Amino acid sequence: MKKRRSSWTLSSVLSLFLVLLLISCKEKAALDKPRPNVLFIAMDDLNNEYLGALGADFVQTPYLDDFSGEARLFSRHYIQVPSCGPARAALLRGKRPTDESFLPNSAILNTYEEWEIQSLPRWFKDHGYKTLSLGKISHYPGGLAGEGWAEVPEEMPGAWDRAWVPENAPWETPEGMMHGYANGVPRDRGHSPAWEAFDGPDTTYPDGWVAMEAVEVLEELSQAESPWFFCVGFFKPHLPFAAPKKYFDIYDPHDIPVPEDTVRHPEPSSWHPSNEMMRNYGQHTGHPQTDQVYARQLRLAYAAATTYVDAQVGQVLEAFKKLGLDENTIVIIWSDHGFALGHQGIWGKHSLYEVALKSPLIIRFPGMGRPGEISDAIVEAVDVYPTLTDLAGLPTPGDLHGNSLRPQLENPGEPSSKPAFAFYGRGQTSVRVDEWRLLQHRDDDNILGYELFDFRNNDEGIRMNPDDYPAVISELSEHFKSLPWISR
Ligand SMILES: [Ca+2]
Repeated sequence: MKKRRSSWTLSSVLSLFLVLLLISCKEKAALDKPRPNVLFIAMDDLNNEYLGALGADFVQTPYLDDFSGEARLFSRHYIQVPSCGPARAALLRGKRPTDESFLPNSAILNTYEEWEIQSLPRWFKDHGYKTLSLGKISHYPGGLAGEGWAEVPEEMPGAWDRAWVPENAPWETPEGMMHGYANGVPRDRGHSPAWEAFDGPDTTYPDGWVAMEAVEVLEELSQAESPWFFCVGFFKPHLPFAAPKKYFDIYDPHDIPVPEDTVRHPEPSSWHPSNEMMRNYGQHTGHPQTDQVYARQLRLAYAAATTYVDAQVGQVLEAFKKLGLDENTIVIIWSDHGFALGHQGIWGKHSLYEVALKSPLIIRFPGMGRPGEISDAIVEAVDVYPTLTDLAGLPTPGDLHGNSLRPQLENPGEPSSKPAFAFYGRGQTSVRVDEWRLLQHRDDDNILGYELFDFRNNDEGIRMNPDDYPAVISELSEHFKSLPWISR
């Protein structure tokens, strides 16, 4: 009896030992498995109207289309502020604007101290990632907030292991690169042209340099032992609509459509005076352009700049794949907002209309299901942060405003989890739900008016008279109550 018991005990100890050994091996394997890397590619001012993968038949974006075919493309992704600096601030902070200081281009520079410990790159850095920012990721190229190279403050100190712009490029300042003309020429505000086609290689303009440098960095990162978070920020198709001539040559102006609104509303909207073109570019100074031929040419130049940036993104993605990095890397391709090219009579991005707020968002992660299917869910740029922490297996800060997009990444039919909000200036706010967009205009004390757009039978939205839809206005304006600094 005693012997039997002893033998039973011995075998049970051995079994327990084996089980523990197996668990330990499994845990060790899980620990050894490297966390996924992140490759984040930003484009500047690209609207959805010009993305081939979303049906644009007059624009060529072959690389973005191919990538969309193996990823999840979001057809209704909305940014929070239609301007470079604050749009990027919302994404990097994971929050919609919470007061006026988050609305101007200086948003990051002026508020960063408040949220630095959980900025998106800092969060990844504090969880063991090497963080790199090349080109334009925060508002200023290289994260350097100033006109010159030296002695300028960083926008996000401590967030990046390295933030920079290509050092050998011929533009003398980060600012000069941001609005760069061919071969090192900076913009002369109010005089330079709105578009330029120089006959030269891709490195005639800054994005060619960014792509070249990004490929070199990927080669280094393919040997890295720790996980990395690499952000590559391109400058196009942002004004000036400049690209090597070969990208203009593929287009015929007769194939470029011009919105009806360009003719119907020759003046900028009174609600949203959009002076980006008129203030900065020679052909526009002091007089809104109403010439159809010129409008077509400008839209063609935007197409050329788009195809140019598409080719630069393509170079990065091709190198990335060739290095085998796609096996353990989350890839996000994003534009910071859209851009109106005559829509609503506006040439520029500074409005709360659909074309300025909607922009490309394309995500792929290793092993994702149903690649190539489009999600029509309404999602926001603030969703990117929690999506990345979720996919990378990191904790997520508890007070972010967005939701992880994992449900839509796993099932493209998954509906929206919330409305999308947007802000411009102190008194202009907008909410987008499945079938409607409402704009609210107010001063400190009063609601001045509403604009309402109906998307029930039209993807572009049809302007309706708010007085005819009191129940819709009442229901949608309720959403603004969750934004206390707006509705006070
Ligand atoms: Ca932008």
